Amino acid sequence: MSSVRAEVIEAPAGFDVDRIREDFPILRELVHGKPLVYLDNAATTQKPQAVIDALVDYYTHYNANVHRAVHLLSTRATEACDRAREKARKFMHARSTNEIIFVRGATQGLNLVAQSFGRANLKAGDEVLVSGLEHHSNIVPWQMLCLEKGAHLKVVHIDDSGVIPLADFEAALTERTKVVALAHVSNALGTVNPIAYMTELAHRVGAKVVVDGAQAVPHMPVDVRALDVDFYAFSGHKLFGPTGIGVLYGKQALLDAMPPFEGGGDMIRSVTFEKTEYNTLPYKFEAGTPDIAGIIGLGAAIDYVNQIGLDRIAAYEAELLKYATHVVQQLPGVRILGQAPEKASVISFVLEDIHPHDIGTFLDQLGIAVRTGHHCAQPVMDRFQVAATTRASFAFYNTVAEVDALVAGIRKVQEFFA
Ligand code: 7TS
Repeated sequence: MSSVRAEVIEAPAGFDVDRIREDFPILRELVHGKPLVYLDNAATTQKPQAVIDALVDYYTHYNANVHRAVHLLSTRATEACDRAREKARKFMHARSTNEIIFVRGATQGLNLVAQSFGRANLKAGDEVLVSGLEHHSNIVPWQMLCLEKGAHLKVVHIDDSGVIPLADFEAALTERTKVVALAHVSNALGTVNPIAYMTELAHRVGAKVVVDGAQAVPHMPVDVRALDVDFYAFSGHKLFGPTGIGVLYGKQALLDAMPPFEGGGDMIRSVTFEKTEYNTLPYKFEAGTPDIAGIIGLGAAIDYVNQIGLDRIAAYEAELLKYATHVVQQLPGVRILGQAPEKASVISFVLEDIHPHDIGTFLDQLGIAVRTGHHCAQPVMDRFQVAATTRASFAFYNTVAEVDALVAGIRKVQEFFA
């Protein structure tokens, strides 16, 4: 904690949080007559004006369906979607836009891999390895697949600090492991997994690695080629973009060999009652009219984040998290769950004898938005033998003053329930 001064943190050069906050109109809202302190970024992030403008611009000036018409508006909409796909490719450092599938969000991306790759490649006796810190959306699709195939869902559990012990992970891998499904960053604890190393270990036994990147992409640069992962999914709405849109990255050779996920328009080359020929990548996995506005909004969100720079975002948030951990930890009767050495932007805590729901409701009255509950990660709650936690999750627009407001709020909660 030595680099943390009591009141102030050091922002990276060129990072002006007050200036950045001006880009987010919602941050000027009052909640119960108090300035909004938005600390529920792991659930969804707020949208900069640039993203809102991109949506309005599309609906105002060139709303049309894509890939379907020669008219000008359709061409403009199609070109905007193509540009957004290229932005997503670059953002992920993927080789080709063929590897960027637009999906509804992380959940649909993970289900796509389970239902398409999993159904085609798993058989009875095979194993899918997941970790004890997964969000339900990286557990249930694999459980469903294993049930259908007679395969085994194997779990590598986390330790008391919320870390997956690498020796346990390595020991859990066998020649029967066909898929390893891991969060890059835990939504409930903030733990950052060493995905590159874990992928290397998984590849040694021939398993494919599927990464749930929902909580990683808003906080750190992600390079799917450097990580060498086989699949990587994330949600646009957690990356300052709209809801209803996300990205699934997959290695082209794998995607090429996989059967379609859904059938319908756009995913075909030709259809007769006898036989359908499927479209090429990425369209093979994008049946029906896509979320055109969402795609365009996601492109604008990627531009916005790039302009600040994910390295700078990561550096600022690391400082903010260090400060927040320091001050929250000092409160009496507080227990922070998840103390991994590598953490991102989440403080999950419990207060002695006060229910998280009461804490959340009380903080809301102060204008402070946090999430309480199991965070769709019930196995994590079970591991720590709690039913729920209160979770403050940060984004780059959060400030030291907001952390101080949270701490003052927690003190008030404690006084009220004392
Ligand atoms: N994976 C992780 C790690 C997540 O945190 C979430 C959403 C998802 C997958 C699912 O994303 P979706 O956009 O498809 O729903 N997490 C949370 C959360 O922590 N609070 O609300 C949603």
